[in-house]
Amino acid sequence: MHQVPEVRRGDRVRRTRRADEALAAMVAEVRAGLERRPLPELPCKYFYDARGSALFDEITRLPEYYQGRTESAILGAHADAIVEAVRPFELAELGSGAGRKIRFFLDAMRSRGWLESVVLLEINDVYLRESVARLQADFPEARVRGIAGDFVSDLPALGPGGGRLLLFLAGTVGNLHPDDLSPFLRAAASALEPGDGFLVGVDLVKDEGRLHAAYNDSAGVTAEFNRNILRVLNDRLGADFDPSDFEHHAFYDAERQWIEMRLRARRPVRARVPAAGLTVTLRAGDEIRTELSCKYTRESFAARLGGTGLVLERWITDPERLFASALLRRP
Ligand code: SAH
Ligand code: AVI
Repeated sequence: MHQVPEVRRGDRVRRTRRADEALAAMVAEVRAGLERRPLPELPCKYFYDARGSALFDEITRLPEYYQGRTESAILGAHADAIVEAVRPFELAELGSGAGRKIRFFLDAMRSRGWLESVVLLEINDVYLRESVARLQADFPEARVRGIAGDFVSDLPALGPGGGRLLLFLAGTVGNLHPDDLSPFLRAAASALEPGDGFLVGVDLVKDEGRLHAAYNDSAGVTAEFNRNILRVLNDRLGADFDPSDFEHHAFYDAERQWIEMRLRARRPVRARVPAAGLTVTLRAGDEIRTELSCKYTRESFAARLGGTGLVLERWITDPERLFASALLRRP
């Protein structure tokens, strides 16, 4: 077991909202999502409590889920060249999770004597605290800090850019609705100064069978990850969903070029969400959308860059063209 150095509360990790404000925001989002018709939905950021993040980690080790290892292979081969191109002294990462891939860049910056500071912005504050502590222990020459927040609304908490390389890995950009991508990129550009870099991991449009398998793994881990969102609602909002009332449903929508994950009621469901003053009633077969995972081509991704203040400088793919690392720059 990796020993996690102790970090005092509030030491290097800052919350963007007080706990009661975060809970009020969650209540409002969950209420709006569950009341949506014809298809109720839940924001996918609520997959990630301790159990959800551990399940995601397990997903990245599944044979069917190619994303994590494909991106790691790209970064292992290209992190040095990316660092040479951007010449950063600060590394920032959105949705940093277990905080492993960032090490390719930390090593590249350290070997050049450029590493001064690291900032992680992550919604799961437990993972964040652990990542900050580990990185601080392994890179004592850098100032490592964490921001517990939402990368959609809390980008200003990164503070002013300048000498910054911002990372957004794993294809998490695909979990934004395509209509939200350009506004998100515009907000990210505001956290950068001219010359700064933004490296975005993009999962690519590909053979439908391969995509279907990646979101319907034979071990059922993705199904557990999907149902975990209901456990999070039970824990945080006092809801009384029985996750076993729902089956995992994930399919590729070829027209929209996205994977959609849903939870389908196996039987009639009546669940209370007391914190939101809601009772959810579903008939057998009714569905709740829990995640979009959009797939892009170089063209469809580049088309979203117009007017954002960012330009596509490099598009690096693996030999099978499963995944791309897009290096965006603020010119
Ligand atoms: N970067 C890691 C983890 C990717 S999984 C990797 O490459 O493996 C996506 C991560 O983003 C999770 O750790 C999740 O907790 C975080 N996340 C999801 N939605 C978020 C949001 N809206 N704001 C901040 N973090 C978010
Ligand atoms: C974090 N994100 C990029 C993952 C994805 O593939 O969209 C989350 C995930 N959903 C199902 N499996 C993994």
